Amino acid sequence: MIWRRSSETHLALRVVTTFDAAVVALDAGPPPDGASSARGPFSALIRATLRAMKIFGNPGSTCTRKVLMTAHENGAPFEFVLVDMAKGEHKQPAHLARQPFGQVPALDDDGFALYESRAMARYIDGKFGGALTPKDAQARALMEQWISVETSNFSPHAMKFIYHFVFKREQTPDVLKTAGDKLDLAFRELDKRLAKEPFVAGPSLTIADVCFAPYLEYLGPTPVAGKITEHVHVARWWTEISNRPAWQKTVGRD
Ligand SMILES: N[C@@H](CCC(=O)N[C@@H](CS)C(=O)NCC(=O)O)C(=O)O
Repeated sequence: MIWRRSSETHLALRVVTTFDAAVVALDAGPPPDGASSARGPFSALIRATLRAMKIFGNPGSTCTRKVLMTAHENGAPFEFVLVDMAKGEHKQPAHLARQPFGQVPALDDDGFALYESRAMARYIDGKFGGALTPKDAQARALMEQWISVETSNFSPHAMKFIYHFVFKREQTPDVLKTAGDKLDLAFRELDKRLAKEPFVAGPSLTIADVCFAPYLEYLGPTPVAGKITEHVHVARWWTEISNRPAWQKTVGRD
């Protein structure tokens, strides 16, 4: 992965993971007969950089993290372009051209533009091997069901606690009470499901599990953490997801 700022003027802040492997592979091969220095290591880096899929986002954003984890799980080569939300870059014309609602993340894959984190996760998984999408129709339907549960019945309520306790955007006691009650139901249903299967759609990690991860991470320092630990199957599932190398990379703990 390459990092650069969305201003396009500060290049290549950090180079890590599978993108390195692509560049190393390019550089390792002998130049073709008669090739000039234009096939040297530096030009290989430039060529690979220009081709790489770009993910525009913010490393702290929950929606960006869904996309980053999907890319890491698939070993997808990509360039991460920082959209500095503290500077309001997500509301500037350059980013609005990519994401008309002024949100992160967004993606540009060699001219193919996409926004909406769950759509991006599905696209990346589909393009780079589909490791996170079950082939079986029923398992795939369950994955979709749990992505919808995350979208409608989990993350909106989790975000109330995350706003209040992590980002210090105060919520009223009534709002937190309602959100807590909704989360109780979601955790009960998750726990029932995870008592039967290792992951929400079945035996292996899917995009649905990935979509829950950013919220579970941020709930850590909130009172909702107790709800995670008291649901033993949810706790086991979260331990498993959060220890995956792809998640560790996503949150910068690798
Ligand atoms: N449905 C969108 C939601 C994106 C979203 O809410 N992103 C947040 C960061 S996690 C954001 O950009 N917030 C700034 C804003 O809404 O102004 C997606 O899944 O991509």
